Amino acid sequence: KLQPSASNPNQDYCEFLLELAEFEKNVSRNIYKHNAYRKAASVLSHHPERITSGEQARQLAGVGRKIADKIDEFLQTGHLRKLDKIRASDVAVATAELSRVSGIGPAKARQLIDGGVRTLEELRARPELLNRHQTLGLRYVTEFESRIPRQEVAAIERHVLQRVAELDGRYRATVCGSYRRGAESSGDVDLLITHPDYTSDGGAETGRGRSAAGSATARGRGRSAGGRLLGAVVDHLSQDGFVTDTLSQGDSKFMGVCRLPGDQYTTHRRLDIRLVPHDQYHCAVLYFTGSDEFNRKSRMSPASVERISLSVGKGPHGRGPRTRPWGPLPTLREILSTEAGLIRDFLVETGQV
Ligand code: DCP
Ligand code: MG
Ligand code: MN
Repeated sequence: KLQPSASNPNQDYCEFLLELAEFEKNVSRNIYKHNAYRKAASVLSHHPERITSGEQARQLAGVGRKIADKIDEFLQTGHLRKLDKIRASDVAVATAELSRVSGIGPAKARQLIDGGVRTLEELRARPELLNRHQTLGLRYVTEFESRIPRQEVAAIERHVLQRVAELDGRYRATVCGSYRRGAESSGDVDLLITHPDYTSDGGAETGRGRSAAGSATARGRGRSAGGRLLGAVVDHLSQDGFVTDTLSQGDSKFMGVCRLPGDQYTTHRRLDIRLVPHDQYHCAVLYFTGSDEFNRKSRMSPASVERISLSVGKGPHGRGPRTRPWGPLPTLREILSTEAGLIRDFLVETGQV
């Protein structure tokens, strides 16, 4: 039986051979190599004296040249490059697995792996290791991974715009993100809201003309004017059960979970709500419509108009095409022609010009 113990003078070899054996079985799925490593470990574990070279090990039945070389490498360097690589790729696999959970990034994944947690199943057994956001991320992991069809985002849009209008008709709300770019499906719903009582010059902080929605609410108490305006919307959207959970909430940003009432749409969806100052609303709409890549390129240089048109159909580094459900990047000129009218209407409507 393979039981390297303190009385086994070749225990260190047995340990790395068994680790290699596990890798061959579980990852490479090479049962011959698996058996070869186990056989060698077994033979070494029964050898009563310390083996001090690969050559010496080769004299034993079941130890071939490759394993002998590994014993030499281990004796000379204290570790095995093959095993270092395997361990590193194990960490990469576990990091990718754990990062499926909303709220778990590379640092948290690393911390969990160091604590012996490598799979979502193992994570479910250790709820004390997760904060609120991560706990909900784990609960909804498969639901959040499924794309939201455009038709469902449209239904969410109708629901939210109606609920917000009925709370306070002075709110303005737009669903941005991939949906506003015309994507056939979205990863989440990005709702942008504003209110005339909240402006960038701090007018809201004076409390002048505060709206009904801006008064203290369960979520809004002790918050800034912005926090109260956002809190009132979140409260209202929670009242009918549409907003089911909060991942995080600040004065200007809510990250949470929603599900439309009724039984047509049953999957829990990620919902982001951002409140922006009234006078910055249309710039914010542009920003939150993205894409993130478009935003990066827009900020590059005065020549960005040309660069964006040149890079249409190319990946982020100009290396070959990248699939984009919403088609090629628009040029700044194209963006301007569709946004300018909306911005002008907004300025006129709100008496800013
Ligand atoms: N954004 C950005 N830079 C980032 C992240 C986001 O400029 N690093 C902006 C542009 C995005 C918008 O915010 O379009 C919304 O972010 P999402 O992460 O929700 O991305 P999308 O809505 O574009 O795609 P998805 O369908 O995956 O949600
Ligand atoms: Mg989005
Ligand atoms: Mn988002």
